[in-house]
Amino acid sequence: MTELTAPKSPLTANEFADEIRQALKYTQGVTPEQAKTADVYVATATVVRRHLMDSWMKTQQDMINGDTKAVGYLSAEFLMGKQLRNALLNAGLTPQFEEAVRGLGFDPQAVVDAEYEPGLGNGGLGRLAACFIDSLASLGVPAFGYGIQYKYGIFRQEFDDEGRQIERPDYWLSNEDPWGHIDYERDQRVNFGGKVVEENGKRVWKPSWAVRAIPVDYMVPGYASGRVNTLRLWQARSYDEFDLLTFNKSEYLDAVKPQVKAEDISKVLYPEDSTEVGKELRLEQQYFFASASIHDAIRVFYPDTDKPDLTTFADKITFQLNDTHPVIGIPELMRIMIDEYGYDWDTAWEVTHKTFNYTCHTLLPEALEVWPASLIGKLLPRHLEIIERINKQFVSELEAKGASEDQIKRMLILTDDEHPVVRMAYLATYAGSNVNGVAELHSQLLKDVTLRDFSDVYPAKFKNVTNGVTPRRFIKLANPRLSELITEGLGTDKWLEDLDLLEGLAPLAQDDEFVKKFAAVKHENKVAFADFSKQRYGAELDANTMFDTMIKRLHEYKRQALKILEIIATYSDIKSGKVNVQDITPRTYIFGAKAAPGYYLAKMTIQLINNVAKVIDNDPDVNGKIKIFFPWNYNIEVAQMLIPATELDEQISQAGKEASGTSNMKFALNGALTVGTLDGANVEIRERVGADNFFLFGMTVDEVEKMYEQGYDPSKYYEADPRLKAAIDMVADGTFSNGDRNTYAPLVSDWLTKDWFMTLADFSAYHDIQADIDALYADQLEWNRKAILNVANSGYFSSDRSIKDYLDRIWHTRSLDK
Ligand code: 26Q
Repeated sequence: MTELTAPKSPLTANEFADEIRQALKYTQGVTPEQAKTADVYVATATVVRRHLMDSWMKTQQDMINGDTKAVGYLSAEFLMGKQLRNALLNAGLTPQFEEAVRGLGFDPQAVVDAEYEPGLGNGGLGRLAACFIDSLASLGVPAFGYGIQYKYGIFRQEFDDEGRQIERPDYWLSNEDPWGHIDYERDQRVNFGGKVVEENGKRVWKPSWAVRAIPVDYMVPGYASGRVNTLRLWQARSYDEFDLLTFNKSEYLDAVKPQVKAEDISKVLYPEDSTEVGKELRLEQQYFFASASIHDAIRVFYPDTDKPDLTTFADKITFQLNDTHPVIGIPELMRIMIDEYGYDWDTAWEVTHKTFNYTCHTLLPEALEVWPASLIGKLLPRHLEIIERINKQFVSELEAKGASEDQIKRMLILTDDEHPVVRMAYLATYAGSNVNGVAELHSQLLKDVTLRDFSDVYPAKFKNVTNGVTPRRFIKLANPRLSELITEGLGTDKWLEDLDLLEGLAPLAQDDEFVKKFAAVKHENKVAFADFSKQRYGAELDANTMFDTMIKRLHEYKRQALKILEIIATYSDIKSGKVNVQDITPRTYIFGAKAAPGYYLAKMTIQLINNVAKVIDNDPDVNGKIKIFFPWNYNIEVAQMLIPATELDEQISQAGKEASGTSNMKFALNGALTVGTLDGANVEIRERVGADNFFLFGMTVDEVEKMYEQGYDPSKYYEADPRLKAAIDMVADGTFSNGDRNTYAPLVSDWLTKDWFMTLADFSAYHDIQADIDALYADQLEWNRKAILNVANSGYFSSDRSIKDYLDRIWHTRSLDK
């Protein structure tokens, strides 16, 4: 077979092996004997991509020729995870792959492992984007994911000898990326800087520098849909133009500088997952991908014309703004229509308004993105003018609606103080057609608190779409053993396309034989995770202990501190003899978390956890009853190993702070029980799986609010609960810092004097619920019945359902015809 022949389908393992050999020879230039595992990975990826090509091209043709509106999912992050197994699954080639690669003398899992995980996201928001494009393709909805191909992804986390986090660059593109196709012919020019001048009564932007945006296309194959969508990630390159070319060396180097700077735009993913104010490069990134993506959509949907009829744009594509990061796209579409294509303001406004919708992922007011108007004016002077006019129009509209002066001031998109800022969430909420939160509680709080003024004036814009996760990656690929058992229990594997079918497992929770099989699967997953931990981290885990897991970014509001304090209190109980070590339910406490590099208290919490782990490991009094394991560099790969092995899932954020959470959904679907607060999607998970099958504790949103109003004093709780006091004292007295009382002083002082997220106030309730957890765990049959009910009743949390909700409530579009 040559490069130009269409691959055969269906395919035998032998034929697949042949194709891999061909790829090894004609793309890698090696024989199977010379090939390294990584070569086989690249060759396999090349072959799989070829098998998806016809579906990919047909999907694009059908999208352009048909009359189904497409979705453009604009996101600064796509946290995809490794691609090979997912692509094999969706191409229907997994069995052939296993056999073919073995036949070639390689271990299939080693081939899969050879892929370097692309870490182009921080956490929940980026992973949600990845789940959503999987579901869009699986439902056959024509869609583009649009984002940035960062050269450096989220930093690689290491721990130093003191247990502190070290950040190392994640140069993932130094490895071959067989999935991304660089399409030089479909580049876009993105302009920056300069000024706006008046020419013939028109405002004309004269930019001072430009960046070349080059699309790198990734196939997004659907599961059992025959559809393959596109993830288009932009790479920044410089143009080979020099402003001031002279023959003087130093001037030459000066002249090259802007070129070098241009390429910085897609160089690195910002590792903060809440707003860092005013970073110029971050705004450049945002405009870079928003502008390139909108121009690209015009090119795609109006091929072969310089005079597109953009009045129909909103019938061709609807843009979903994944948080405020791409919101600068709103004035950009206005500018394109007015300045580049000559439309009047009102026409441009109508199209822009119809085209954009905004998803909010936070509740913390301080996390709502704002940009100094001065910075926008410097980088994007024409956009600032447009934003000023939008703001004027908005104020007139509010006045006409009878809004008070106070309310108008609170709502300004562009503030009118000494240092005006542009509030991106407000711009998106006003300009777009819809704004949605990511869980019922979150959407309610957006209306009642965070965006209250807006929901008063524009109530119909506010929607909820509860998040979801893809069952393909997070059940089928991550947990093959459970997947087989589910298929056996249901008598079909259709649940992978229709996760509500999991309800059929509920009666099996009463079938002891099935429950035992389920327990065996969980145990095997624990053993597999212990093996992985031994190999990768040199850790010794005991699969006969309860696996109790907390994985998420390290944030004060998520309250990793609550969990570590409870562990320390238990340790203190052992040391003081208050509990007999033999009476303790053995637990392995597993943490996975990265902290933003500049987030001092978060990094200190990581250091504390690591050092508590060390002390406990080295204390014979503990007798192996409790162990902390904190694998460094938690990522999608580790998540896929750890979630199926987890029995108890920690979702312990302060009520009213976690917008949704998505690991909570992954855990429930993989048969873990949750200990959690009434926060984010926990509320809906508990409603669905049943209050009896969920360990609820802690203050509610209302109780939290009341306590803030009364004035919260954490030291009262410290004084009132001797266990809590003992734990905090232990941190303060140097037990976990070789006797040094200074190491954790800032953390201790924060707990005792501020404790903004009320860790101390919830401590006793969190401790009390542990007894219920241990009691249930002692009855393994009962525990596993409840775990099965969690699986059976969590089908709602498929991202397929989320996407259907977006289709019905926001996008008003549908699947392509089969
Ligand atoms: C913005 C501006 C400048 C620098 C960084 C940022 C930035 C980057 C990433 C701000 C926020 C993020 C990521 C936020 C995030 O992951 N939020 C989570 O989204 C999930 C999906 O909806 C929810 O489940 C989580 O509750 C929410 O915390």
